[in-house]
Amino acid sequence: MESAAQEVPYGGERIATVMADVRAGLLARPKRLPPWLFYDARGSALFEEITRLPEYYPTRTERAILTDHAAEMIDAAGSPASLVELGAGSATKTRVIIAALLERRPDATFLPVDVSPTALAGAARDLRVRFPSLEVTPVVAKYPEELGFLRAAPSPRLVLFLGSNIGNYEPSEGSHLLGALHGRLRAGDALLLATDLRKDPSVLVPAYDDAAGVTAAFNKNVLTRLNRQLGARFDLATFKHVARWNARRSRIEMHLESLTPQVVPVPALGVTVSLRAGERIHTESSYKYTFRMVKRMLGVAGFTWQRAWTDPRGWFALHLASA
Ligand code: AVI
Repeated sequence: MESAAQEVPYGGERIATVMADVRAGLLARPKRLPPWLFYDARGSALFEEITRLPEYYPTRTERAILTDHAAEMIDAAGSPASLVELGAGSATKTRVIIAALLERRPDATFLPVDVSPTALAGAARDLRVRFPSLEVTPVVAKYPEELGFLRAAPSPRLVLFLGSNIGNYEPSEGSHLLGALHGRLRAGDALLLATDLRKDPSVLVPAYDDAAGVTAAFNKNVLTRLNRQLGARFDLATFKHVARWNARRSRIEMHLESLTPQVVPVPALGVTVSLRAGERIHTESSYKYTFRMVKRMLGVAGFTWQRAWTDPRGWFALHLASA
C-alpha cells in the first residue's frame, strides 16, 4: 500500500508559514487556502483513503502504467546512473522502476527527495532491505528552492516527478519548478513527469466528490487544522464541500462553501473572517492536461518531450522529456 507521504506535493511547514499563508488567503477576494494545508496527520490519512476509493482512478492507473512499462521507461531514459525522485515519501511506487534499473545498472544510485525526514528514513530502510546492491542517498530538501544537491547525483540522471503532483501547482508555479529543475540538469539527463489527463467531467467530478464523502472530509479537515493551530472557530457543519470542473482553465476545483452568513474569529491572526451565505473558499486546483499542454509546459521550462506511456483509456500519462 502506498503511503500518503509519497503522494503529497507539500509538507514540513512551520507555524509562521501557516499563519502567513492563511492570512493572505482569507483576506484575498475570492478567499482561498493553499492545498498544502490539507496534509496534517489526519489529512494525510484521509488522502491515503482517497487513493483507494473506486472513484479516484489516478493512483491505481499510474501504478498500472508503471508496472507495465518500467523496463521500457528505463531503456528510453538510457539506463541512468542515478534516479532522483522529487516528493518521494515512502517511495513505494518507485520500487518497480528501481527494480528495472538495477537489472541494467546494478551500481545505480537512488536519491529520494522529500521535506519529511521521517518518510525518507523509512523509505531508505525499506529499499536497502529490498535492494541490497542499491546505493540510497536520501535528501531532505524543498523544491524548487533547494535543488543544489543534484550536483552530487551521478550522471546521467533520471528525475521522477510522480503522482500527478504537478497538477496541484498553478501553471506559473509549475513552470517555475520545471525551469529551476532544468537549470540544474545536464545534457543526457531526463525527467519522467506524471500528469492526469483531461477527460469527461462525469469521470472527473466524482473522483473529487466521492459517494462515501472521504474527499469532503479531506477538504473540511483544513478548517479543523485552522481551529487547532490558529484557535479559529470554524463550525464544519456550516460548510459544504464543492468539487467543480472548470473547463476554461482545465482544472478540477475544490471549494468550501458557507451555508450561512457568518463571522469566524481566527485569534492567532487577530482577525475575524466574514462569509456570505454561498461564499466559497477555494482550497485546491487539480489541473488536467492535454498532451499539447504538457509539451508546452515542458518546452517553456527547456525540456524536450520525447514520448509518453498511458493506460488503455487514456486517462493518465507518464511523459519522458530530455534536459
Ligand atoms: C496529490 N494530488 C495529486 C491529488 C489530486 O488529485 O489533485 C490531491 C487530491 N485532492 C483531492 N483528491 C486528491
